[in-house]
Amino acid sequence: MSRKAPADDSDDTGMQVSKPKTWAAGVPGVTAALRQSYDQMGVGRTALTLLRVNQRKGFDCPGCAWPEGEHRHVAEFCENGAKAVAEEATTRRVTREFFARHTVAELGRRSDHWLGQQGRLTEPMLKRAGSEHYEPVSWDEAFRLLAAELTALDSPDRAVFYTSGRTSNEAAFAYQLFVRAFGTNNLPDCSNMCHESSGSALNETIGVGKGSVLLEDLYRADLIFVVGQNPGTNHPRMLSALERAKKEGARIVAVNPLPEAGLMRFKNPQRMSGVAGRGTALADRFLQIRLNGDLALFQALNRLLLESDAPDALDHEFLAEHAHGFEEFGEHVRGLDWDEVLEATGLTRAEIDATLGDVLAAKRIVVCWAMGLTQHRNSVPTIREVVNFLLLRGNIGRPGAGVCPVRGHSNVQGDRTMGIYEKPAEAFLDALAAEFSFDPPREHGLDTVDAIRAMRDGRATVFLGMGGNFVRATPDSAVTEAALRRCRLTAQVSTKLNRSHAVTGEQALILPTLGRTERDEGPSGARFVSVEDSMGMVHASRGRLAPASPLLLSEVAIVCRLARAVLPGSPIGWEAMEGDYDVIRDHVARVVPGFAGYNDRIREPGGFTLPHAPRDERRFPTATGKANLTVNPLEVLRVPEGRLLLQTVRSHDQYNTTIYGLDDRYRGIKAGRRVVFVNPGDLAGLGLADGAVVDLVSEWTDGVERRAPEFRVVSYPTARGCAAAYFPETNVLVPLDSTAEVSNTPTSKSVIIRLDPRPAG
Ligand SMILES: Nc1nc2c(c(=O)[nH]1)N[C@H]1C(S)=C(S)[C@@H](COP(=O)(O)OP(=O)(O)OC[C@H]3O[C@@H](n4cnc5c(=O)[nH]c(N)nc54)[C@H](O)[C@@H]3O)O[C@H]1N2
Ligand SMILES: Nc1nc2c(c(=O)[nH]1)N[C@H]1C(S)=C(S)[C@@H](COP(=O)(O)OP(=O)(O)OC[C@H]3O[C@@H](n4cnc5c(=O)[nH]c(N)nc54)[C@H](O)[C@@H]3O)O[C@H]1N2
Ligand SMILES: [Mo]
Repeated sequence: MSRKAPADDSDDTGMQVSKPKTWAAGVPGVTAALRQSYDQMGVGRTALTLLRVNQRKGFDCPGCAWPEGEHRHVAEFCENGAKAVAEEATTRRVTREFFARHTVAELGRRSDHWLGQQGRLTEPMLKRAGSEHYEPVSWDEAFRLLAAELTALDSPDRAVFYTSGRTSNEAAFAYQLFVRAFGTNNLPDCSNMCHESSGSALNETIGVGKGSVLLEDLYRADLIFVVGQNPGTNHPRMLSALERAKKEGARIVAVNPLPEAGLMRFKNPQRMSGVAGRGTALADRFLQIRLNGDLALFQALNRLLLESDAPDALDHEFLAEHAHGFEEFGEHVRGLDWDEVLEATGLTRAEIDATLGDVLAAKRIVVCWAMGLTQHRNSVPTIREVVNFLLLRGNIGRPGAGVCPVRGHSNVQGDRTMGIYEKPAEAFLDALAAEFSFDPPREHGLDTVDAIRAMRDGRATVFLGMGGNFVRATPDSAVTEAALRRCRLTAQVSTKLNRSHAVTGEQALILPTLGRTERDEGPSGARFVSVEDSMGMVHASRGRLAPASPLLLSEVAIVCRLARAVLPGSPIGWEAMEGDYDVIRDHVARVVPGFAGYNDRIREPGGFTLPHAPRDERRFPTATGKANLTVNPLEVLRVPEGRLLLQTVRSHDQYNTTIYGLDDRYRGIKAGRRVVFVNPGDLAGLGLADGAVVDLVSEWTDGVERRAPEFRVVSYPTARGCAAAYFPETNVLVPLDSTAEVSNTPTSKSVIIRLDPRPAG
């Protein structure tokens, strides 16, 4: 039970592969979580910390954005939530001696796992131009340096201000205010790589870029689609909600190229039957779709609905009263080519007809989705088609029905609500201008992909990251690394060491901050922050643990002190905001719709729900004033002979770029990450054996060959023609310019690759 960090393990020499599991969670889930927690925190701290996750007086789980629900068990945490907590509450520390021992270049050669396992950052560090090491620096000096570099720029648009999705509402609001007061909308965020496609499609079609269901809606639904999502690993608490929905009578249709264990069967660790029994079968129907086939699937269902002679196939009343564009939509969908549908989906006509049967039998339908729908070139049209599907039967704005994009990072939705967005709405900027008496910039800023281009081309030279791991989370690793190295200064506000601290500009700063689990001591006692979950519920989060180091500052404090250094004469009350987060919340209450009375309502047990016009009043604040049915041309993604379509996914033992461990239990992988999952039929066609070692080579229209070396082939029951491998190791294969239409999200789930066998030896 050592709490020391392990030795580096970037090579996968002891890897073992066994049969994938057919059920998720249950006892091994909990013991696996506790083992990692003891390793990181010791037994006493584990008990103390895990008992506070998602409790009314505790902190919000830094794992995923799935909502808490009204009945919180004392142990309302899941295996992967526990790992996220352990990762932050670890007792390991990265000290100034550590940085004296390791050069920056050496850190850059370590694995993501090793870097993360070194522990919590403890004091501000600076890498000076020309130096090979980070050295300690005072907070004041760090802010002076950032201010000097920022104010020396010939335009504020030469700076990039990234945000990951763990930042609290209070920090996010202060941060975007600072960035706009400085003079730019260059606020890319992790959402650009995540649910941007959902936001784009939903805004256009229903007028609100967020999901329209609450937990109660799942419990009331007759039919739930879980599309392009692996909740057993990435949203484990969702499994309890699906289990309950089933108990209340819902059917579940899972749409996925992979037979993910969590979609098939669930053993609830919070219940005796989950410990001993067979658990609950989850998916009633599993559609093993080809990657990128979802537009074709939903369009086919829509065509069948239009052609159905069932009397209530369409909700004519709803369509007449609330929908726009029915004629054009209908005309387009009736021309759908069945051969193309079968080719794109890899499904049979019988499977699609049977699914139509599920649909016609259901009065109330919810569609849930995550990255399997959002990270393709045609993601926005695909999600628009999902909306068409729901609108046809009036499944938006009534109980038990709606759209449910399941968000990733625990406050990614709240960060957007607070204005972390490179394309802010005019109304939001007007409200900021009125509240703070300044002229915010109106020109749209850079998103993540455009920010990389700007740094690559020398148009942006200062980078500040509010959390996250920009260099590793982004596509085209070689290009992105070179782009960051061209910067004058890269600065990261972080809890843990990661590769973005090792791939730096000429100068680099590490600004260590408090995590969710830690007490945030202010002038008048402990402060709390707030977050918004995937269903628009806003609630408080209070850390209890002693901070990892006395030198840490809260994110709010870092933003406010930086603002004072950069904007010395600023009339905005930065000091007051830093001293008392209620001051920030009072500003938010006047700027952001839905937050009136923020300070009172956030103190109510459980917090409050933000308004959502389509959900609450069947009002659709779109350009047409109605819910828009859209025309989405189907283009089948054809993969050349001998090539496969690769998706880059998460293992069970990682949180994005944070690698907790080297196992992917449900998929049968132990002690290794460089694996590529391929259908046995495709392996036979390619003349490759299970266990062969190959390079993954991505072929893109720019003619550049992108290569990820030495992956072990794993024969796996994925859909034909498709492959899967873990990110971030495979980000090198995703071309920067290969992005989704409209949302500009990198196409991390459809990369055309070939497998180059390595010479034996
Ligand atoms: N433990 C843990 N929890 C997490 C995270 C983590 O890394 N670890 N990350 C957080 C974040 S930021 C996010 S965004 C979410 C991500 O949550 P997920 O979206 O579940 O994450 P991925 O691993 O990307 O899995 C994508 C799923 O979609 C399927 N898929 C891929 N392409 C297609 C397709 O074309 N069609 C269909 N129908 N399915 C497809 C894949 O087989 C896989 O099951 O999880 C959040 N929660
Ligand atoms: N190929 C491929 N690429 C992808 C994806 C994919 O599926 N495939 N998924 C994309 C998605 S969905 C997302 S959301 C992005 C994720 O992109 P990011 O959000 O940028 O990456 P993370 O790995 O979540 O960031 C982890 C780091 O955040 C810091 N951190 C953790 N907690 C805190 C905190 O409370 N405060 C602060 N300031 N820092 C903290 C730690 O230093 C840690 O190392 O990656 C994207 N990249
Ligand atoms: Mo995400």
